Amino acid sequence: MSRCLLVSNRLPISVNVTEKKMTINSGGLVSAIRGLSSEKVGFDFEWMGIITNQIEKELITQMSLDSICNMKCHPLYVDEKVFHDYYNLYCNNVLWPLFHYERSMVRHNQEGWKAYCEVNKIVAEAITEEASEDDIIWIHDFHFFLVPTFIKEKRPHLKVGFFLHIPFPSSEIFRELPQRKDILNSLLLCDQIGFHDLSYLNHFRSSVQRVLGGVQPREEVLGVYPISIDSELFHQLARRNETSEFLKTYQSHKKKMRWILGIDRLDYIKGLPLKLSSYKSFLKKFPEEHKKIQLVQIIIPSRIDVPEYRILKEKIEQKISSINGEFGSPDWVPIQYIFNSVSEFELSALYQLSDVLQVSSRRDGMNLVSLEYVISQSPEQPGVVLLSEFAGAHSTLSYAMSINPWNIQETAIKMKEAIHHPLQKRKQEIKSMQNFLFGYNSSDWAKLFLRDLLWRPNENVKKSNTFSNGNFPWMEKLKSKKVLMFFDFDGTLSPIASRPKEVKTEAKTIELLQLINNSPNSEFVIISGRDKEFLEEQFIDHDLGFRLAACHGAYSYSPKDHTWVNLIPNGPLKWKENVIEIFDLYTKRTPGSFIEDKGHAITWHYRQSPREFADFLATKLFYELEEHLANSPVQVSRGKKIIEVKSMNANKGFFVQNWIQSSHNKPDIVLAIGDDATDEDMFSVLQGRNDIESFCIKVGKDKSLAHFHIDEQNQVNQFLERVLIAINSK
Ligand code: GDG
Repeated sequence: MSRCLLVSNRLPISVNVTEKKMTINSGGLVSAIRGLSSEKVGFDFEWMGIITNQIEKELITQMSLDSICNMKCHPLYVDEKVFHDYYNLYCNNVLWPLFHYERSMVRHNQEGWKAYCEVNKIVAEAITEEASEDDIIWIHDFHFFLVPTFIKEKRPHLKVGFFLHIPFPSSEIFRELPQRKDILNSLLLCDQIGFHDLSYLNHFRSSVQRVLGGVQPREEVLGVYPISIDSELFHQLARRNETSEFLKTYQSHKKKMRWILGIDRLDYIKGLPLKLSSYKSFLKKFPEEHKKIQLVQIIIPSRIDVPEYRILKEKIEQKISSINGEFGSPDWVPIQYIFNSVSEFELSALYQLSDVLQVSSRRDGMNLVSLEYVISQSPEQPGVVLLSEFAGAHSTLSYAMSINPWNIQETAIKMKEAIHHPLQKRKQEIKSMQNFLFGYNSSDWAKLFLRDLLWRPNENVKKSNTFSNGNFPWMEKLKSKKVLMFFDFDGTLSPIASRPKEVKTEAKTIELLQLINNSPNSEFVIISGRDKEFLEEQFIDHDLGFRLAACHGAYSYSPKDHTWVNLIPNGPLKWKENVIEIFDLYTKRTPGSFIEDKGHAITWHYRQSPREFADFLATKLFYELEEHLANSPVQVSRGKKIIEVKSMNANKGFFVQNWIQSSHNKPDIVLAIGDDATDEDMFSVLQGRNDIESFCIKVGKDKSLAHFHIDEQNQVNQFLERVLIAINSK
């Protein structure tokens, strides 16, 4: 198994030097990465992080192999003073506030930057010493923006990925940073850069363009990978005996009271004063709710030695006591406040017992607490998530009730709505969000990122495999051979059109196809995802005499017999109802999208919908369908602005396989050409056969199983011309 070196500021474990006891650190990054399993993701993970105590370093090195987090840990020693300047003066006083839009909190300083460079260099050196050629490096978060520079100076070929756990701010904010160029230039050296949200990626791109004077980041290295949680683990946690103990105790205190829960680290980004103001407004507006509701606010101590955080704590505590003083009574405390960490069992019990979770972050990279809350809800009595629209999780949790935490009055009204949200709706909404989280957990997050990091075609090979000079080296071979060809239609023989029904094939293409069709020794089939009626209109009505396959090969047309043959036995398509129900939910939310029923396949089209929003929902829909249909005889695929569910047998791969198998006259060479995900099935079948020489060609620059590329659809006619010449030359 390949090794992936994870690099983050802190290791996931701390050691109590006197007691020699190891504990797992809490926090967003640790929660996500703890859930990764080597088997699920396909890498041997080892973790590198900073330690400022030599004894602790020794202890971790000794204990590391069987550590609680199941990953080997490499502690990197940094002198305490240098660490202090790097962490407090630069990470926490400059980067953290600036990246969270808290400009008034930024304290620019030179010592911090100096230490930041020094620590980044130490970390990079440790990585270059440890890593072998085949290892990949995955750097986490804003603490190590410069590590890519220092690694690539020494080891330019090491694969380096970077994931940012906090927002990337608008270029208007970012460009204020004195060290902006060093940071951007370093990130641009990475082989993959990941963000939680599309808006962060867009901000990064525009910052590069503005700050580095028109430099364009390579699009293929930028990606959006919203982090997730170990959903299964949280689900199980809710059922553990230790959790039940807490549930029992709290239930007896809670009785009929409704709980609004808050779990936030002590930080100004979490918007705690805003949350308290909205709760106060709620209590003022709705006296009928008094004594029926409690805000249970847990604040996890953090950076308490920093004056700004101490001041924040005092402000929060003053607000809490003033609200309790103003509205409370001997038999009711409006806010239950805890300033402490809680165990994971207690956390799970609190999630389960609370009627509403409120997240009021002013800015938050993602916010895992909201995801954990969703997954911990029972299907019978689920709660509601009130979620700040400034948290990255807002794009993931599509059914959360969104709030603008700055709008105190409106948030107060939303709190009332959340408490009384009808049970039926809560059930549907939580179910849909849980399905999403079960289908996309922290291992999937890592897998997607690492797959993109690893999958980078070798540029040199790619060049000789593209049709840029109007030729492929193997085309010579076609002469005097029996050639069988499979041509996809949309995006291959004809350009993608925004209204699928209005597509017309160019006269030149038709002419070339006719000439190929009349050439001896060659045969082709146009194989499309379209239905029979459409292909009839395009080809049969004009009497072109082409062999056709509709609905991804579910139906085949022979010009000799003038008939369509159904290649898939007709059976009840039970899964269709289920799919249409889900598609409907997404169609409702996505203007311009529509559903097309093709018989053996159903397609959701979103070409005319708002681009970013629809792309995002499509990703969720895809995972939701995969989850829902895991046991159905169907295949879910994502094409160009479409999501399609088709009967397992309606598959271009099966069609190609069957065609070759049943042909009396076996071809010497097979060509397959297509532009989208469904064509990958043909490529995969052909490349798996050793008995026939085949050439698979992808139209477009996207990743593909095909070894050859035609970059643009408008080059396909030129390709057909070359094929025509090759098959007719003696
Ligand atoms: C950064 C970004 C992004 C907290 N208190 C306790 C406890 N926790 C666990 C929670 C959750 C995690 O810590 C907090 O995660 P968040 O995502 O809410 O926040 P940050 O620590 O600020 O993380 C953030 C994250 O990175 C990941 O990319 O989402 O936006 O700021 O998992 O459960 N766990 C236990 N007791 C506690 O008292 N057991």
